[in-house]
Amino acid sequence: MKSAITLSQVPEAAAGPFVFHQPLAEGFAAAKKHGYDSVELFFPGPDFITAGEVKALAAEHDLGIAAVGTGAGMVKHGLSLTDPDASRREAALDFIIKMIDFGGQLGAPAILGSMQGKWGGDISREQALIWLAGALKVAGDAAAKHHVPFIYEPLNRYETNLINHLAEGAKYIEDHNLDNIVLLADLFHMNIEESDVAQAIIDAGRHTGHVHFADSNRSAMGFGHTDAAPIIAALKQVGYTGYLSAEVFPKPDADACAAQEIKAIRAALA
Ligand code: LER
Ligand code: MN
Repeated sequence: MKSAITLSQVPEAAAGPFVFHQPLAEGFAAAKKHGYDSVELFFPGPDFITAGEVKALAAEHDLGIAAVGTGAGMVKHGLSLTDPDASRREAALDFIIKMIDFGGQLGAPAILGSMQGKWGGDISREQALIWLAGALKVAGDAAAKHHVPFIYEPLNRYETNLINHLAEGAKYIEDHNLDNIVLLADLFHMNIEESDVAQAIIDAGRHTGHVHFADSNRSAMGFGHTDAAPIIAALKQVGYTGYLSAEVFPKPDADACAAQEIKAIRAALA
């Protein structure tokens, strides 16, 4: 397993669970200074910066790109894959495909979190899940062209009412033959929803493809009450070799957070 830390360039997400928010070159330098293997990028959109510029920063600091988020499509533009309006669903998928192509040039998968949306009003859960599966199929195929998966993230109940549990996500992937979709195990969401986080990872088996390594309170691991040891054991048991990524609040400040998180990742993997 490898370490990653989040760099955000989205002003609307200034209060979100991202560690470094300063200009990108400084964020890369900070990630390297703290000893991370890679960065996870949260950008306003696919045209924020060229893939070439990001590649140059990654090479300069000897950092990998773990993943790119798509959440700006929701926080900046209010786009979701389960919007009742077909033209808004289309715009959401278009945004996501462009982010997949951007990440793909960096060899990095894109993540679907908040842009999955919610069901309600005139839209049944069944209908929303059909739309979501259709979009995931298209996104998975687009990602496959770059030889990366597309990452789907079950969220806690306060952020979506579609899929809140990892095992539900695994079954959904299998039922819809979503071959190039992997699951994101965000330990903060799982702390809220799962009765046993480690067992949920075991139950989801080979489907976990990315991990947001957050403590129970969404601070750096070690600043809350999650026991990371059985979770790491579960990830090893299912053969997970991907990233443990610091999508956490920069508390008490970004540097102290980054230092605590890398310490926790190293201790967990020792
Ligand atoms: C994104 O990775 C996430 O975990 C969500 O809570 C953002 O809305
Ligand atoms: Mn997350």
